[in-house]
Amino acid sequence: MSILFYCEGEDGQLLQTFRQRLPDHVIVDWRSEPTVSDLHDITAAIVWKPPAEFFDNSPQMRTVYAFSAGVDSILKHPGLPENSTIIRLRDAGMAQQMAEYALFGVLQSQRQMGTQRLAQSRRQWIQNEVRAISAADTRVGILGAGALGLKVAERLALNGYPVCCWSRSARTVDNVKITCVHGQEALGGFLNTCNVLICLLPLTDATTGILNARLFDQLPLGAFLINPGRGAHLSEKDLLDALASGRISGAMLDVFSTEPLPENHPFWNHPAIIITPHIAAQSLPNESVNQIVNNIRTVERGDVPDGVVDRKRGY
Ligand code: NDP
Ligand code: OXD
Repeated sequence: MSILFYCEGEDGQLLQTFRQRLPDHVIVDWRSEPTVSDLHDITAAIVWKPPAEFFDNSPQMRTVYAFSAGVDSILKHPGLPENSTIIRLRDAGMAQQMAEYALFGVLQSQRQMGTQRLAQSRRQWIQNEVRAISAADTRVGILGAGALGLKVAERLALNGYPVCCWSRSARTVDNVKITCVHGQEALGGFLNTCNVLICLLPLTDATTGILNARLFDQLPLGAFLINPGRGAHLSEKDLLDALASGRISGAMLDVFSTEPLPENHPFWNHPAIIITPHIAAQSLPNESVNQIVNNIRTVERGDVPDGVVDRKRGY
């Protein structure tokens, strides 16, 4: 089988590892400018952010292995073959990192670190203005109860936070400290309880722009927002307005509508926003390669691999 390879930003090491792990396959490096005849027999691809022309001239492409958990950009790729199967990474070392990221954000909010950093920058001693808020009184809501959302929930529950997850379909979790709700009708009641809201949804037609003024208005006054989902989940203007009015007290954002975040963007200097550069959770090379190699072997045996994307649903 011939596999076409392109992962943005990789230095050649990953390609070499795939070639070592799949010696019975021809792995064609897209950057080596393969000819039309090299591309003709390609039946699969391994990709992260492939260029616009990537799928041109590979009429037999059937399976696309995404080197990512989110598949929104690949599903929007103009050249993606219509009937191809997309297989994504599930966890691949990301869930633990995401749990750490979320915990850091929740602590920022609960321990009021934003206020204290601001006071420090003004050389102000604000001991009498910082009030103790217990973990038990810091209710965390997670939009999304998937591979990442559930691991985040477990980590936060271990730290004493009451956690509730919201998903599309019903979920049951074997942990008394985590509750799960689902569906549009449960969203309002869920939001009413969240002192901290974490977005771990995939970006789909149904979730684009979900973090907007209408949603913020349903949160308790002064709630804190953590968005490591996708930039297009968030209405940036609505967040700035909600911060100005105090409806939202602060935000920690890892993903943005435009990445890299433009230099003149108002988020950069906002005192209540913490920015990280899309690093909340990075796929670990060994775990990701193992997962993709196992899935390639599974597909070749004619079995069902892990992480098949439902293209209609969008994740
Ligand atoms: P999963 O597909 O495992 O989980 C997605 C969850 O979202 C599921 O619980 C699903 O519900 C729920 N969901 C989807 N659509 C809706 C909807 N319309 N209404 C309510 N719930 C919905 O994804 P992962 O946990 O692996 O990843 C989540 C996202 O995290 C990725 O898509 C990506 O955008 C982002 N990500 C960000 C990274 C970063 O570094 N910033 C790194 C990795 C991922 P159900 O259970 O019913 O299917
Ligand atoms: C992913 C990501 O989806 O890094 O894997 O955002």
